[in-house]
Amino acid sequence: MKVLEFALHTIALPLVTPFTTSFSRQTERRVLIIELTAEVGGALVVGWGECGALTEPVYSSEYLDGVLDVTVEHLLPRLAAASAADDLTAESVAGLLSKVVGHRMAKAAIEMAVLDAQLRAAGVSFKNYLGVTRDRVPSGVSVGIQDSIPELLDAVAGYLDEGYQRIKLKIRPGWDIEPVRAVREAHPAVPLQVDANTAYTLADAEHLARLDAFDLLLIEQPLGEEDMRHHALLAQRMTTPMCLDESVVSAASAEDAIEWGAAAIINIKPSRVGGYLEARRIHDVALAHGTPVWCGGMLETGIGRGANAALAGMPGFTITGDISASGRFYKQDITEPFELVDGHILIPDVPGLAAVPSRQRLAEATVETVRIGF
Ligand code: OSB
Ligand code: MG
Repeated sequence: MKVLEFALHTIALPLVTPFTTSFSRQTERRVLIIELTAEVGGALVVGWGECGALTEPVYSSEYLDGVLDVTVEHLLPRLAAASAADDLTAESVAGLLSKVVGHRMAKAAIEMAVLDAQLRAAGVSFKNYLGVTRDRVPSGVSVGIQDSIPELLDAVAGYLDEGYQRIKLKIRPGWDIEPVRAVREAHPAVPLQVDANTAYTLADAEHLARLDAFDLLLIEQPLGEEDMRHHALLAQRMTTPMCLDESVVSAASAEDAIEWGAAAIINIKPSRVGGYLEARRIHDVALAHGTPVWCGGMLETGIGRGANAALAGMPGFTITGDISASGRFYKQDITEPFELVDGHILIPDVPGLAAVPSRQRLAEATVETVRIGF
C-alpha cells in the first residue's frame, strides 16, 4: 500500500470506576488511536490502530508522550520508502522498524493500522486471516484494588451477575491474602486468579505461597519484568501455576520463559509484544510447548478489543482472558460497544481488524491530533 497520511489522535475516555493496580490509580484512559489513510490497488482505504501505552511509564517503560515522539521522529519515517514504492504491508512493518530498539507498543499500533487497512482492502476479517474457527470467546474481568474487602466483594458479585466467567484480582503487598481469601470464601467454585504487576520480590516467596490455599488458576507476574530466573525459582516454591505478563516481550522471551520454567502459562498482550503478528508467533511457540496462553488487555477501546477477541479465538488460547465488555471500563466507547452474551464476547467477522470508531465519538473524545502526511 501507499500511505497518504497517519493521523495520531490522542483521546481521553473517563473510566466507569477508578482502576487501581499495584502501579497506579487510573480514572481516565488517555490513549493514542492511529488513523491511517492509504491507497491500496487504486482504492482509498482507512485503517485503525490503538496503542497500549498508558500515560505514565509504570506498567512498562513506554508512555503516551514518548510513543508520540518516537512514532513521529523515528518510526513513521522508516516506512516512507516502502510506502512510496507502493510496497508497504503489515508483514513488512516489523522488519522496517527493527533498527529502533524496543518501543514495542508504538510499533504495535502502527502495524495494527497497516494490518487493518490491508484486511479491509482485501475484504478479509482478522478472524479469517488468523484461521480462527470459534465464534466467541469466554469473558473474564480484571478487578482493581478496592478501598475495603466489602467493596471488593460487591464489585466481584456485580461482575459475576453480569456473567463474567473468571475473576482476576489485582494484588500488592498489603492487599493480597485477605482479599483473595474473602473472594474465595464467598465464591468457592469461581475460576479465580491474581495479578501483582511486579510488586513483589523473591524474598516474599513464603508469603506468596500462602495463596496456594485458594485454588487459583494462576499467579500473574509477581516479580520484576527482568526477573525471569527469580520467577523460575518462585515457581518451585508455590503450587499455583506461574504466569508471566510484563516479562514476555517477544516470541524469543516466551520460549526462554517456558524452557527455563519461569512460566507455566503466558498472558499475551499484542501491544506489549510489538503487535498482533508477534502475538501470533508467541501463541505458536507456546502451543508447540503445550503451554496454555490467554489474552490480556490494556483497557482497549473497541478497536483493540475486537482484534483481541479474534486473536483469543486461536486454538492455544485455552484460558479465559481479560476481554471484558466495553462497559467494564467505558460508559461510552468510541466504537459500537462489545457486550457480554452469555458470558462471552462474540468474535467479529467483518473485513479488517474489527471495529471502526464513530466519527462523532472520536471527535468528542479527541484531545489532540497530529497529522503526518506521506
Ligand atoms: O497487568 O494485565 C495487566 C491493565 C493495564 C495495565 C496492565 C494490566 C491491566 C489489566 C486490565 O489487568 C486488563 C483489561 O481488562 O484491559
Ligand atoms: Mg498483568
